[in-house]
Amino acid sequence: VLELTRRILDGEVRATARVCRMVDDRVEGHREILKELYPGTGSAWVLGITGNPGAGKSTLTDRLIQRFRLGGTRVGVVAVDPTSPFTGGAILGDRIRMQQHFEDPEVFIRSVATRGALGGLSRSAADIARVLDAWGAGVVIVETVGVGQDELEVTRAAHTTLVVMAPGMGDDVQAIKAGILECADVFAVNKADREGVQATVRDLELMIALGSNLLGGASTAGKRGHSAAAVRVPKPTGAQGEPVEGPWTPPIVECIATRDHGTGELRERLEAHRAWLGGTDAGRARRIERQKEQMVASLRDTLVQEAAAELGQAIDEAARRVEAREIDPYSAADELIAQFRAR
Ligand SMILES: Nc1nc2c(ncn2[C@@H]2O[C@H](COP(=O)(O)OP(=O)(O)OP(=O)(O)O)[C@@H](O)[C@H]2O)c(=O)[nH]1
Ligand SMILES: [Mg+2]
Repeated sequence: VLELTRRILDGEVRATARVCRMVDDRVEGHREILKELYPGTGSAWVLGITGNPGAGKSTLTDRLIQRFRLGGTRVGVVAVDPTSPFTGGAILGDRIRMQQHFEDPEVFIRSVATRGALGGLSRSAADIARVLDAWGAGVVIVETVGVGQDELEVTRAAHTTLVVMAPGMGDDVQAIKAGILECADVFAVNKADREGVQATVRDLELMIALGSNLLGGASTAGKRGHSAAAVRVPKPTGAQGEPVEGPWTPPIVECIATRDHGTGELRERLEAHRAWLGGTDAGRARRIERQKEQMVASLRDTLVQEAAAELGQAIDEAARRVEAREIDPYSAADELIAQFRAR
């Protein structure tokens, strides 16, 4: 194990690929490796990219990789595809529009498929991001498909989350779950060469304004007036300068990924969020909050798995009894928990 760890920390691609596979397959002993690698992690910026299928996430990812590479940054990419649990990377490789980077030894692209287990996807993605961090990536981009619960979980492992939208794809604001606002740090409205961009931007602005009122997260919420429709989200400032204290308001960047338009500004906004995370009290509090969420999620997965393994048949039996109305579901759950605790 030590040998593999050393090779990854030395930046060896083959060892990194092997450990990524071990982590994704959850093979015996992978946690030991992760523990060993951990001290060598912490320098990568983990950038989550999510949004509806076809919005342009991969094209944008490709553009961002290009910009990071121009700056000499080593880049890791974790492509998460919950929709194809059986194909693994095969089909995915086709779908990722990053072919030009496959030849670059400073870019490591790895796909993750669901392994069925509850929370397995987000855990694997987070762990693989750590491996790539240890390998020496300055940025790890985690791209997910869709905006469902799984994807939101995945973004919790990211420092900065980019939500990609495109006009006229039915992913207008009404269709977006409330959860997205909680996880979005920057919005990209891609395909700005298409009809309806302004409408999508306006909808988003409204949602952000309403959301900061509803969530009560932004201390400035009260100052924004009563009529949400009249509220304009201020154009973000400080992209180059010092991070501004106080809550973060997600900026909206219009872009055309295929023509590389707006992607420079997009990168600046993302970097501004990174600066906010590291340079403000609110940002640091946010990081701790994220750590806690991950901790709770991991605890929940472990407990559920252990309980299911331990109780096994007892769960089936309880379900049968509840269905036959021999016992109420609350008492049945109490009994199961008592049995688990007593083991
Ligand atoms: N017109 C236009 N088309 C774009 C733009 N960006 C991406 N596309 C096209 O939209 C299609 C989907 O782009 P992808 O980058 O694969 O989108 P994705 O969000 O990664 O898709 P999934 O991974 O399948 O969820 C491709 O045919 C792109 O060429 C854009 O700015 N304008
Ligand atoms: Mg894609």
